[in-house]
Amino acid sequence: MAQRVTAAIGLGSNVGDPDAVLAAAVHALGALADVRLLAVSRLYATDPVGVTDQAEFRNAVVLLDVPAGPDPQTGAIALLVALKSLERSFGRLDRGRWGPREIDLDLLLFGDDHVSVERPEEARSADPAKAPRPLEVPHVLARERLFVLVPLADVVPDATPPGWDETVAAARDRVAVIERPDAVRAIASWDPAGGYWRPLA
Ligand code: PH2
Ligand code: MG
Ligand code: MG
Repeated sequence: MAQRVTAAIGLGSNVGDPDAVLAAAVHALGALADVRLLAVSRLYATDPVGVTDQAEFRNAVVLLDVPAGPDPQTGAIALLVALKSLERSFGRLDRGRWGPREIDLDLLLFGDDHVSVERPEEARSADPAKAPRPLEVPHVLARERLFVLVPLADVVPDATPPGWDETVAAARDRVAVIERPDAVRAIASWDPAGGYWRPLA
């Protein structure tokens, strides 16, 4: 049997109908070729980070079972290309770093592998003003962002990602003290039968 890896994907949206966009994205990720949906975090309403003068975000994290590829670099790039293609199919426009977005699909973790590799052409921004950055996995900012750590801790609380000296849950608790405690608010959980978010009671 071909080797498999568990990848964690961060989902974000703050344009249009973000709840519906993230639900559609969960379906689209699970429908990728040779990919299986393993887990979906709760859905969070989150204060915008970086550029703060923009609409509230919705964020979530999914775990996917994906092909490992011949090596982690190749496997991670294949997944990244699929994520970028999904972003385009959801009508994402290039609006600059940290600005509003229809959908953002970030590769957070690729198994226990550390990956640092140049992005292929099809996985770069169409905006020539944006310098191409290498793909870094684990995602470099994941450790500092509560809107990533809280949903990630829903699905892999006890994982210690490569290069980290703490678990995901410990990182979440550390950053929660720094950011406003209500900056990330759980509003719904994934209902696999209905294939949509079920508001928390
Ligand atoms: N994404 C960003 C910048 N700021 N803020 C929140 N709350 N959620 C995001 O997904 C987000 C953000 C760039 O990717
Ligand atoms: Mg992002
Ligand atoms: Mg992104």
